[in-house]
Amino acid sequence: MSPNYSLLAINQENNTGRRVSSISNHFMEKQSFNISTDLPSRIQPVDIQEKEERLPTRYDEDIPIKYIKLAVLGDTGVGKSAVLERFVRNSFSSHHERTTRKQEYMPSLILDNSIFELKIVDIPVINRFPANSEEEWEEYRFYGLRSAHAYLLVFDVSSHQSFQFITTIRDQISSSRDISSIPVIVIANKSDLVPTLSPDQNRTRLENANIVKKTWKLGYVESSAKYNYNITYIFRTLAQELKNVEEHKTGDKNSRNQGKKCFRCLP
Ligand SMILES: Nc1nc2c(ncn2[C@@H]2O[C@H](COP(=O)(O)OP(=O)(O)OP(=O)(O)O)[C@@H](O)[C@H]2O)c(=O)[nH]1
Ligand SMILES: [Mg+2]
Repeated sequence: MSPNYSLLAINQENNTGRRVSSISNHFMEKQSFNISTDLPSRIQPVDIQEKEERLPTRYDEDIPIKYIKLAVLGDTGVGKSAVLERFVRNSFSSHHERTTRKQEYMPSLILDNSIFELKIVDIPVINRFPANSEEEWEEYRFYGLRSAHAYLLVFDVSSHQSFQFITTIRDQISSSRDISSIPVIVIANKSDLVPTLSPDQNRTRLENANIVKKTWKLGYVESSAKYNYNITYIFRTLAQELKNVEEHKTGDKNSRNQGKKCFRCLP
């Protein structure tokens, strides 16, 4: 049986939580995911009980940590906060409480021999992606929208209107930033509602998926925060895209992606 490697460390709740900076802390988290089974040999699974009694030590100093700012965008009620809560805390609430101020999550991702420390911002709905820094300063100060290294665009699989919302946001991002070099993943959330869709709605769902994959050439994941379906897959896809961009930038000759056509990599 493959070992369970914890992929995330939760660390912030209204600035009162602890900030985890060591990889060994990842293994202290009770919640584990089977995402990467081929971690470098230096990273060994640690017995959780044993680890909790000792001070954490960092024995992976030579693995560089990349700090990534991730913005989560989408219409109200599509499940942005639910996806993050499910990923970070493995919890779900059926109550819709609108996000009215910026909330930050700081999980970490490990994929192969890469470590990404994420700072995820969950913010109140934005009506328009700021076209320049003046606009950002005036309307969305401190959200870090234009400086984000990656984006998750979330829509509700049962609402075409919410897909149109992210269509507009994607257009706005791509007209003011070089979207081809930024990982952007589209999340069709509430996939547990698919069986309740009418044939017309289902056709629209498949058409939307095709637009994302073939026209926009972006990652597309159907997920359910409610049933924890594909939630970790979203972040695995993100980590892979971040790695692709990184490897392309540094021209890593040993990369598994070397020689492969990568539509999301830097030119
Ligand atoms: N059926 C189902 N409901 C979901 C799912 N994810 C979220 N919800 C529900 O959708 C509602 C809105 O979820 P939120 O996570 O608050 O949505 P949000 O996008 O953060 O909304 P705002 O903060 O207003 O922008 C809540 O009632 C959730 O319980 C899902 O995967 N399936
Ligand atoms: Mg929210």
